Amino acid sequence: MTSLILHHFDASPFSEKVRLILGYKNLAWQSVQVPRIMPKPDLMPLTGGYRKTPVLQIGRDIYCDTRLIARTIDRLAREPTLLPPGQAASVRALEHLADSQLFLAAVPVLFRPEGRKVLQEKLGDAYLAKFQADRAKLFQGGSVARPDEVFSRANWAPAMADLDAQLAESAFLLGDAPTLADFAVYHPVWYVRGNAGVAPTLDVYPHLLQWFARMRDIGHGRPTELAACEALEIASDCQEWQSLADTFDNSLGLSAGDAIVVSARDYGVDGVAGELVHLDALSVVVAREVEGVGPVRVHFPRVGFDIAGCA
Ligand SMILES: N[C@@H](CCC(=O)N[C@@H](CS)C(=O)NCC(=O)O)C(=O)O
Repeated sequence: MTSLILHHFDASPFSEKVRLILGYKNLAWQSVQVPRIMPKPDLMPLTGGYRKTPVLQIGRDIYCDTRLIARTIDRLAREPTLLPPGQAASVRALEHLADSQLFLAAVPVLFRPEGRKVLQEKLGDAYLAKFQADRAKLFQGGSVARPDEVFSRANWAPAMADLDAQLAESAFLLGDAPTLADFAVYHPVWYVRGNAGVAPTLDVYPHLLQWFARMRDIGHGRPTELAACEALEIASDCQEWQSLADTFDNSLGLSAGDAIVVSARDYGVDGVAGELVHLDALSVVVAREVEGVGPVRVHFPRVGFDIAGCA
């Protein structure tokens, strides 16, 4: 398999979802650290404007959003599966819960006084202020409001209680083995558990914590460090494309070669413009030319993204 390059930063919860999946599949991968806030001068040429973390690179193919990254890794390394037969919709529902509620609810938990104190000690006041200003911009123009403590109060504890109750009945969310649902739900819990100020708030959920330990022990597989400039070189040296699904979705009135702009709907909505290469039920692929690298293909999931240019 062509090498998997993950552009990520250590403290990123969505990156932790992917790192753990790479561990579950026992894969070797290359790790490129990206800045936690804008600008990201070595990554943006590859994505063409998409700024969220993480991004998976395989040669000249760039995969955005963990919903597609997870399914791509699962397609390339089939065992153990993340999507057992008959569970696709349940997995997607739990992944949606993690994306649209748990992650957003976790962020203000970290900014409660005990959590903020730890962040201040780790990052310093000046960087923390920059981080918050960057995240305020991240939420501009999207369909989702920047989460606040009211959102957290309404969503975090009720979800943790339900998860704890469900995990009292089985080792993993949907049975005896982890599925993509576990990796999706894990990362917001990891975010809160990783901050010593607010970590103890989870002590009241024993089953959740036992599951958390089982998930954590999966580890990150076999990463090796790679410099961002080396990742760009790998893209420009690459002679092949990743395979695409055979089916093309004609229902949007779009054809290969059409000029389109793809953007996330929730937050981080900067569009990526290019030529449509492929469209199916799960993904949309855009071709772009990158100075010094040549052509790249940027892949997005259909879920959560808008495709402008639709007839
Ligand atoms: N739906 C996206 C969400 C990714 C996301 O929100 N990641 C956070 C970091 S954990 C982010 O992009 N923050 C802003 C940034 O890194 O620039 C996914 O599944 O990949």
